[in-house]
Amino acid sequence: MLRPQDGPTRERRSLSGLWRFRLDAEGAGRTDEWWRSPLEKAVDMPVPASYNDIYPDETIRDHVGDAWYQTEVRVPASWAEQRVVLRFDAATHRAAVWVNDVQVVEHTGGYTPFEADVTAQLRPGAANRVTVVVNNELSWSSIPPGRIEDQPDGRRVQRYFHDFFNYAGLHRPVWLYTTPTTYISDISVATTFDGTTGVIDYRVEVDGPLRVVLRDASGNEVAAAAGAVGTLRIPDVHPWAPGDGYLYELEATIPGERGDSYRQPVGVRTVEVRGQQFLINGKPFYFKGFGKHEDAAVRGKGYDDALMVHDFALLDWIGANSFRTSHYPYAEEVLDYADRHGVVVIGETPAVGLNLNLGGGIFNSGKRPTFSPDTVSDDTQQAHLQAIRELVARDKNRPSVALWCLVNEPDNIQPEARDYFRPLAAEARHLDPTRPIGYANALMGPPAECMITDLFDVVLLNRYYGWYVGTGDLRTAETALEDELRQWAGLHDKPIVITEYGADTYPGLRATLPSPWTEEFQVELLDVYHRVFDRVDAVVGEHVWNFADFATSPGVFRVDGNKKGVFTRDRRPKTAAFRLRDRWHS
Ligand code: BDP
Repeated sequence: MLRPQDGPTRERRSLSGLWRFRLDAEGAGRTDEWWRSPLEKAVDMPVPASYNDIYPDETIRDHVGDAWYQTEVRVPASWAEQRVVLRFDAATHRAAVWVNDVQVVEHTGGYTPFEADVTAQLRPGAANRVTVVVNNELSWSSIPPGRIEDQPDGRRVQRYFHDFFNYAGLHRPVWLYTTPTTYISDISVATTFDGTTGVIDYRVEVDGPLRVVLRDASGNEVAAAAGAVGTLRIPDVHPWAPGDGYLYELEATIPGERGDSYRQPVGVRTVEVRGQQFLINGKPFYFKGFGKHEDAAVRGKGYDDALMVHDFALLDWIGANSFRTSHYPYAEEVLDYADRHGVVVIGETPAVGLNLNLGGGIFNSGKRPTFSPDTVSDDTQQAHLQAIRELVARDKNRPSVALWCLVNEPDNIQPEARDYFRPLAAEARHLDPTRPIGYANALMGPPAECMITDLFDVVLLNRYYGWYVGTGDLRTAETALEDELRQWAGLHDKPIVITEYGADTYPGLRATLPSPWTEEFQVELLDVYHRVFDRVDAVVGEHVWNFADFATSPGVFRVDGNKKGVFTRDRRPKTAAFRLRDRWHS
């Protein structure tokens, strides 16, 4: 799906700002047709933002069910000549949308965009009501899964099997944009090298004639072609590479007065797994960085330019070259930045919590099998497939994305796991033959018992020796970790990336003798892991959990959230940040 853009044939209008907002725990709005008139009893709500933490009100923070947003828009009368599209970059976890009195779209999946052609509904030159109902319920058939518990006092409480807070709302920008009536609906590119020549295979979704021009970063034309499908060759190409986010621009044009044009950034690079190496442009790449979250005070998961640039500045300061979009696709602005700055991304789906063995019961999952008709089922699998399709469709052209992570910490031991994951891995490969795939494996799924690792290209491991296992005992952690990594390396001729390791750390809690929760312990634990990584050749990357402290579900035992951040939630460094900085810059 193409992003909205301004250009000679297109115009966009951001609907970010204050919308009217009203909770609807009883679901009355759908029967009473709240979209037909101005929303009553409404409060102001910023878009983009999660709604949960804006007001000091637990009915909003802990709300389960529908919540309504409404705004009024006016666009110039000249838009009447154009096709008009309403696009939501995300609505968590599902939404239905009305323009004036007509429903225009419904969408499920909280972290991928959706849009509707609203040419027939929107009245250019007049006032228009845009009404959205978002719903945050997680069930066994949603990705991520969850379940709702009815309390004796009448409250409905949302349970889920991941620790981060279930923020909801319109987390990302909303757009109205125009295209001509004959328009470019999608572009796909795949890149390789032929010696020092860059080769771009492109495909543009369009009916009729098309011209394609490729320009370098200085705006010079370097290649051109005609037709919706073709190949562009760039002599002496400037590759996209880690730390060098060089982008070309492919401009596709439908010629003529009523034609269309669209500019697509292209980074020319290859990604490949060869034996136990991960290669970018044929050179071994070592991942240094973090699992992150979209998470901040007040705005929750709401996208924010200032925070985004600041986070990238801190990644640069600390010497990171990559991160994982744990545990869902991040805002497209984040991926744009990574593309432009040469930051490598592991793109993850929102599939997290597909494991009822985890958490020692803290997630209240009960003693049930993960995969069964009453838990993670065929319906969940369909939602998961859809999440993979939408992620690949959104980010397929991004040079920064080097690897797809299809799920975080699933149950990989129950024999049914294989039937569940085989079609998902096959679908990801079919949709995108150019990128390797992986899944983040949990400590409870050791190599000898794993049913699914052979379906993937890279071994991604989340490990908590010395924290959740043998808490505080770093000597045992060191031998256990090394032992396990050598088992993986012996069983699979695949590279290993440690996608999580870390320890909760209370900032300011210091000790001469490191003990859990102190800043010294976090430093020591990282040192231990790094010694092991440096001894095991198959390890090609280290992503500390987590970049920053983040908000968690009230249902898990945490001290004001997850404190495994190397930075605090307001982005102050803990002592470990300086240790990582030394290691990653050296
Ligand atoms: C891992 C999960 C991650 C958690 C982390 C933790 O992948 O989402 O936040 O543990 O407990 O199991 O800190």
